[in-house]
Formats: sequence, C-alpha cells, structure tokens
Amino acid sequence: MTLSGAPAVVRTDAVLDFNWRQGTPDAAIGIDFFSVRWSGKLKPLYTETYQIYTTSDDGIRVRINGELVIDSWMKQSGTERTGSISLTAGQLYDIQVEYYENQGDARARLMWESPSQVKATVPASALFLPSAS
Ligand SMILES: [Ca+2]
Repeated sequence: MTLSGAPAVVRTDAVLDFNWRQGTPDAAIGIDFFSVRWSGKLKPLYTETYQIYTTSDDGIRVRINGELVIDSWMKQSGTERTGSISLTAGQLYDIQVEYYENQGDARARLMWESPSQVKATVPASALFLPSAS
C-alpha cells in the first residue's frame, strides 16, 4: 500500500486492462499485497471534458498532470470509480495510476469517455511512454 522499496518488476503495458483474479501480474510477485505504479503520457483526441473511470480490486488512484482525478485508495472488490478533467486535443499529459491489491481477487482497468467518444478502455494509441514529447 505504500509503494515503497525497489520495484520487483519493471515493464511496459500497452493498456491498463487487467483481471488477475486470484493470480499475479508476474511470477516474481506474490498473489496478495502487491502494488503497481504506471507512469506515462496521455494524448486525448478532443478538446473536451473527459470522464475517467477505473474498475479496481482493490485500491486505485489516477493523477493527470498532477491532478488527483480518482482517489480510491481502499480495500474494495471490483468497484467502478469516476472523475472528470478538461483536456486539450493532441496535448501530452502526464498520467500516473497507482494500484494495490490486498487479498483475494485482483483487477485494474482504466477507461475514459467524452461527449465525442463512448466509454472504453483507454487505448494504446492514446498512451505513451513517460519520455514521450
Ligand atoms: Ca483484492
């Protein structure tokens, strides 16, 4: 829960849509009491207010440009959370998603929706590495 210490695994994920159930993201990680920090850039297609959604088991929080859009750092099972933020088309925003698994099932998903796009998992085409500019 404290996201402390050296990472057990470092890797690149194309999208955030995982359902590990009672498993683990990686053989190097136990099935319970792990956490993840995803860092990257988000590039919206429209200049609009976006609704950001997460589904998580357990805790999750989302920061875009340093703004805490979703803050749900608690034990929970398969819960959807939402928050909104105004974004500008084509601009690269820092995005950070932190997640932790307590026990039992584990899942994490990041979605978005705007007046011009239906609710869906944030696609790989809108996500970039932290170094992107
Ligand atoms: Ca759980």
